[in-house]
Amino acid sequence: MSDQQFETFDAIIIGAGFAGLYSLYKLRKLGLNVRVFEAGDGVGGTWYWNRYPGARCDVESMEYSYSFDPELEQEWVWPDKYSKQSDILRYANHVAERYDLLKDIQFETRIKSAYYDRNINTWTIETSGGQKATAQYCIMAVGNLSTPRVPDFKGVDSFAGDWYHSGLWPKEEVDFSSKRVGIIGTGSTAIQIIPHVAKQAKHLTIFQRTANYSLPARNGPLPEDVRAAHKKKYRELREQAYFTPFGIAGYPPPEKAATDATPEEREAKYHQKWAEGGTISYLFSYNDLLLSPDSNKTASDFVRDRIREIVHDPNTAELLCPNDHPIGTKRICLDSGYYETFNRDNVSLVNVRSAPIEEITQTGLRTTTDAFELDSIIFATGFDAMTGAVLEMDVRTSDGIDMRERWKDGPKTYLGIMVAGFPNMFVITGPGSPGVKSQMILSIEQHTDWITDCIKNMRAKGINRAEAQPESEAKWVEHVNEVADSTLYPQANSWYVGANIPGKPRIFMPYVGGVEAYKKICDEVVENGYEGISLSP
Ligand code: NA7
Repeated sequence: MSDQQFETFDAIIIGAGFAGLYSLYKLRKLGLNVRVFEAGDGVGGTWYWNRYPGARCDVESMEYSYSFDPELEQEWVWPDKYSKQSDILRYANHVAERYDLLKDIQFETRIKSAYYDRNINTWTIETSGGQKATAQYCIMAVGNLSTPRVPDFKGVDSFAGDWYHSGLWPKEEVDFSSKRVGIIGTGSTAIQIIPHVAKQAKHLTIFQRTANYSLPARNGPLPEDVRAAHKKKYRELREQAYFTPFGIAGYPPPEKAATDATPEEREAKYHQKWAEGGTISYLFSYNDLLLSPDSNKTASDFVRDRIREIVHDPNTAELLCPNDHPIGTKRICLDSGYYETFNRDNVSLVNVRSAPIEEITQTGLRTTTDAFELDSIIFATGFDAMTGAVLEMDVRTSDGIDMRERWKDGPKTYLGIMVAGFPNMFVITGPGSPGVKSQMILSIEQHTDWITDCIKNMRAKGINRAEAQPESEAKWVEHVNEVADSTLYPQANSWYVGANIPGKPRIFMPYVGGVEAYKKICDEVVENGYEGISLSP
């Protein structure tokens, strides 16, 4: 191997999404020589890959952005209340250019393996093209929803039409006009795609296994006065966001329980929230919606009633009513005209819970009871969430520790950031972190600041190795589970528990104790001299 193929850095970052970009920015500020490796040919991560029609963020634009540079947040103009994918990608590109990040990112490079050698305290990564690079620190900025998954349907390769996975959408616009389109899945992604494709396609058939709750986004252009008012208080709001459960300012946590309200009061409140739009607003109707089954039922029933009101055909409406999980225990979807779409003549809903898909055929697909002729199929079937991207790589150490083996019964981390046995490796918003249950960019910044402070501290004190202690990791995993078990979250078969991947261990992965509690714990770990982490020269 030539020297040119074997470059040496202080830190290697895997992924150039929002986490990778900010990590590069921060580590470079520490004076580290950093290289980012990214599989795509551009920055943006999730927002690079998920270009499907209708792709939008379900967190408001003024919140869903970096906070590290007040000038950036003042100058950038978000056109809509909830940003569309192309605007978020434009923002990611702007950030990459503005802070001169591109020169340290190697695109179109997928990492195949990462190997830590304890004797030389070095990580070596190998790309799928056989290129190797080494560094003392390895930052996994690989994303939580970055391993798209097409179920193991028989016959996918035999399909004569075009098929797409929502998370690997082509850059060119796809024209579905005059096509008979089938979409598999009714998660957040499908719920965004369906109204758009229905307007184009000759016919759209939606294959639904599980109905989901969706709330109206009430999206629209962001009025200038709203934008200006937010910008005026931006610093204060960013600070406030850290003292909230989801890392989003402007929604004071409710004080009242649903069971303490009269039915009339509840009905009025839910109507007001429905009219307002947004998921946090709705979940914050009462303080016990994710804790008490009875309270939750009042909020779930209200949405089911709205579905029955919107959808004209009673059988379709009933099929669209979620009945297997309490509202909020799976990610609530946010839509613009989803339920209304089922009133169109060119749209039909098929229950693939009662009659599952058996195979993809040359001309469409076949369930256990019917055959469907299709020109295009969209797989909106989700991701191997939270662990998929890490486990896709062969991550191991000279001590013989293998990540796939360590996580075979479910992921184990300390704070969602470090993994015992893997020194100097940091995961951004990994399992055990509140990441996916928060305003993601806020969590990314909080994790990255914590990681860079840790590295800064190490360098100042001549410490070369930081390693999570197995006991502290075990305690953190226990805590994550305890917190989840005190809520209704584990009741749903969601990607939070890996339920969408056959054979994946059923473990509740995100930390649902809230951003405020989590940040406090992270800060205390630092105050106590990086408690739970072995630091060695
Ligand atoms: P999700 O939320 O995991 O949804 C995937 C959908 O695909 C869901 O409706 C699944 O039904 C369905 N699915 C998966 N496998 C099958 C098979 N074999 N047959 C029929 N239907 C199937 O992914 P999304 O991309 O929508 O959203 C992911 C996150 O991105 C979202 O939470 C936001 O945070 C952004 P199931 O529910 O498993 O019965």
